[in-house]
Amino acid sequence: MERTFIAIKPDGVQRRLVGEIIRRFENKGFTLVGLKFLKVSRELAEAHYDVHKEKPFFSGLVEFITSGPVVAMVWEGDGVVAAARKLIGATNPLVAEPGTIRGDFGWNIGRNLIHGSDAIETAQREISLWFKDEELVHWQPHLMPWLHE
Ligand code: IDP
Ligand code: MG
Repeated sequence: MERTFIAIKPDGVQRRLVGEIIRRFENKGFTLVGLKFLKVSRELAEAHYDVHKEKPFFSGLVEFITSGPVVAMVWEGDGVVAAARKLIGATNPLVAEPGTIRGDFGWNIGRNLIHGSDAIETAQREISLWFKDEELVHWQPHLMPWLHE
């Protein structure tokens, strides 16, 4: 089953949006299989954003993601990687559509509240970076017949 990595960044936590964001993923029907609340180390932040290491905003990004607690999650479901990106909205919250998380709650690109993997391979890399295998929970969602034929 397809999985994606989602992180509520320190601005999302500070702004008390943890419940709202989790609710949106639950309402959509995806299954939560991993969840932790942590202060991110510089090492993890730099590994996570390795693809952006040459960008001018890289050091600010690492500084910000390590500045406060983050909610790290793994969500599961058919098509979850692309669908999560749709729920999240465009990188720049000013451009993100209303109805998306960034479109509804964000304003500035450096405070865009949430991270979501951009492809299936990226998701696999990010999940293994943030979670050990035994931290992911296999369980039977009893709602499934009402969500998926
Ligand atoms: P994404 O989070 O929508 O996948 P990416 O292009 O992967 O966007 O960028 C990673 C993160 O880096 C963004 O979520 C945002 O927090 C930050 N970022 C991207 N572009 C800029 C920028 O031009 N200025 C400041 N921060 C940026
Ligand atoms: Mg990205």
